[in-house]
Amino acid sequence: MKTLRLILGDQLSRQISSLRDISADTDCVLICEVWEEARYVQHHKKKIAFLFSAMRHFAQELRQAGITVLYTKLDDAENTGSLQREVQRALQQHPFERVIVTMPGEYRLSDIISSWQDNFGVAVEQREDDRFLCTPQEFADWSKERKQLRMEYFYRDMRRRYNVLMNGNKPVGGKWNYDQQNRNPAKPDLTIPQAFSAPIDAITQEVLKLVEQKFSAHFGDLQPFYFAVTRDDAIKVLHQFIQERLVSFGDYQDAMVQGEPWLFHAHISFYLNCGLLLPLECVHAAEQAFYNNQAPLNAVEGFIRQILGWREFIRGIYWLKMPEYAHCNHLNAKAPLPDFYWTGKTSMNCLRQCVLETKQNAYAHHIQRLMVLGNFALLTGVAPKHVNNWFLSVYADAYEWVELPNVNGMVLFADGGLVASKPYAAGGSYINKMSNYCKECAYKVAQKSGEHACPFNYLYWDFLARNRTKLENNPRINMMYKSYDRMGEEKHKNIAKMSSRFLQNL
Ligand code: FAD
Ligand code: DLZ
Ligand code: SF4
Repeated sequence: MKTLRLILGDQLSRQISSLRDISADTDCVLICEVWEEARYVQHHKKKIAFLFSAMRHFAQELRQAGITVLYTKLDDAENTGSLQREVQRALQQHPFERVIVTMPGEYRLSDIISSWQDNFGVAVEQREDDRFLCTPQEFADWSKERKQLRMEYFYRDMRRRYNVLMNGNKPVGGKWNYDQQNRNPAKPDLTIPQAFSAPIDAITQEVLKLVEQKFSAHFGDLQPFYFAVTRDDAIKVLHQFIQERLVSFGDYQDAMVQGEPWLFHAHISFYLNCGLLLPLECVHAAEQAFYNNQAPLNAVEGFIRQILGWREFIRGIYWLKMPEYAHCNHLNAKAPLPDFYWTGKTSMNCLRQCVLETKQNAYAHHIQRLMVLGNFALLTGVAPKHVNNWFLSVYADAYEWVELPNVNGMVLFADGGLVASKPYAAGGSYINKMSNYCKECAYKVAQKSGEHACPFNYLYWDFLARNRTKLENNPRINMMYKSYDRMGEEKHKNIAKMSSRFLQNL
């Protein structure tokens, strides 16, 4: 049956379910660069360039394998501007009898695709995205049996299911989780391996020109461009991580160092999320490194937990709770997003560094996102919709399925505790412990009051006070209310005054 197989920008894998039974004789693959996807949020320039270049390289790879590809470039004269209209155009131009597409990563698109069969009058098959290791149905079944959904228990089941780091039915080393050995601040004399930099070929060159011309108003630095845009190069990134960084991944997972955006992280989320890498190959590569004595268990287990545990758990939550999840706002946060998230213009050094690195790289590591950029938005009560818009725009690995539960669940506690058992709120001392940002800050991290006091210090207590009715019965946080109460009324007034003055000046 002559079939049109639609490949979205984050489905660039030969293993994807929509290509599984492709016939080179009868079928065509459709890949399209469209304004609607490129602009539904103001994506970082590097993210657009990365995806367009990876899409063009993937089309080239398919053609080399003898597959016919209908490829719409953004500036093609006939480009209709949306995925829906591009599919319609292909159906008008060629006698396809059906359309096959793998389930998209965002609810909004899944909703649109569900209407195509009726709208276009051809059979439309949406297939499971089996790049993931737990289907939405399996996650829903798992969640039904539980009062509370905790990543740790989900992760243990995934370890058993995929037989990863297992000794029969026991975890290797006797423990499921080695986080107690992780989370060290960086030592001053640490040698950090150089991050991967991919070569720029003619395809990427053309895309960079296009993005410079068409998206000049978008946030972010386009140059220098160093992302891998082919599977071969993405595999090199993975191997470089396994060889050079994994050994210290656990130790410095939560560390932040000024001027060192990449540290010992893997930098593979861009590739995993668009299909250039597959999760199980990353998990197996790390597991093998442990058995080869290349990396210790705390590092390997910690890394595997991120992919087999957190990544799948987060996706499970997304599909379980959408579409309502996009609108949750448990703490009733209403503030606008401060302008410095786009400009980096703030005298708070931690925030300035994290925003400027995000602008440069379309990347920040987990603790920068959670404990600096996210923490500030949480403490100051920025409305979830603004925080989500920012996180979805600025990171090259951001798609709603993964961005939204991280923001609404992990950062903002907007889901009331579905993802995180308590808000990840912290004062300046946490940032000072895990980074060297405070040394170069206009504020003094040790000061709790006065003009030069670190704003995180009073904003933290103000956040707790403002949200008392919703948080004080949380057993993981109620001790902090006891500390707050012990401070006495005078201090409470001062905290409220400093916070309100700070927020007014934002
Ligand atoms: P590493 O630290 O090396 O971890 C390895 C891999 O584990 C990552 O590549 C990623 O695939 C996976 N992983 C780790 N933590 C998470 C997590 N919490 N959720 C899902 N996967 C995880 N990740 C995204 O891929 N896209 C996003 O849009 C995104 N938005 C985030 C927003 C906020 C507010 C926070 C706190 C986290 C967000 N994350 C997101 C999770 C995490 O920060 C990134 O996956 C990670 O920083 C990517 O860098 P890395 O590849 O070097 O990861
Ligand atoms: C993010 C993105 C961008 C910037 N551009 C395109 C595009 O032009 N064509 C396309 O097929 N996909 C693009 N994407 C990725 C989609 O937005 C992604 O498939 C959905 O968000 C579902 O995850
Ligand atoms: Fe950030 Fe406060 Fe440290 Fe400045 S003193 S870098 S604002 S934590």
